[in-house]
Amino acid sequence: MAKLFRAAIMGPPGSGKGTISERIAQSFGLQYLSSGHFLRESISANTEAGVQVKTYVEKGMLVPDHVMTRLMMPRLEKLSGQSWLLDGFPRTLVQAQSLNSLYQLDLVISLNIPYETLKDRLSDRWIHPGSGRVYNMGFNPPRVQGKDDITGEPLIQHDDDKPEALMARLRHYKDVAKPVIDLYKSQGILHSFSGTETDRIWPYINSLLSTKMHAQPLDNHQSQ
Ligand code: G5P
Repeated sequence: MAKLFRAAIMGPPGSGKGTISERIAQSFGLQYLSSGHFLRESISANTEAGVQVKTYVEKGMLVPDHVMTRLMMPRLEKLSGQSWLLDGFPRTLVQAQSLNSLYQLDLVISLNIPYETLKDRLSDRWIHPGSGRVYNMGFNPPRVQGKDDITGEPLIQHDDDKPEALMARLRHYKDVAKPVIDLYKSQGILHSFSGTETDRIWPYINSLLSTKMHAQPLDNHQSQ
């Protein structure tokens, strides 16, 4: 039986983590867990965690580490026999250390995208709240303006994509990502990709994943 493969993708808001994660999940059959999606789901469902995190997400501030860890770990536990890809978690050194204490990552992808590109993308981004499907009015517009392709329901813009929240998110990212990036670099599992277009970065990530996943040694006891 093939060894489990565990990966994470990091990058500032709007860097294409979600878009690339979906491509990876589709091409390589990994389970895909997005911290932002779980947070928005909890907020929409008005759960206790949702109420707790709403203000942070709306303001583009990081949710406290203990709340994030409590949100993500049970979901990872449910995937104990499966390969997975994390999008947006870990975001801080404390989160990375909590994850490290339970799981050994095989690969971390870090996206470096220029600020101007990020700003343009996010101000053009629309979401279908029910499914989390993401559209960009230039890059991947919906077939009908303002409507989800599958359900025809209205698209919305996140409060955290509006300019004030966006600036705060970009500033925060830089500060907190550095020690996380340094940690994964020191473990020899960090792979960075730079560019302004996801379609140009994707072939490199695709090729890296093909090599790494096929290079995974065979293992007949699956451990966490
Ligand atoms: P999220 O949901 O993790 P962010 O802020 O990290 O959110 P976001 O905004 O979801 O990241 P992304 O996933 O990196 O962006 O990028 P994306 O959605 O794929 O692409 C962005 C847009 O650009 C889309 O419209 C896409 O279609 C378009 N696009 C992609 N590629 C191209 C291209 O090549 N060209 C063009 N023109 N367009 C393109 O986190 C949300 C909040 O939750 C909290 C925080 O408050 C955070 O702000 N949070 C956490 N807090 C603490 N710890 C954690 N671990 C947390 N995780 C989430």
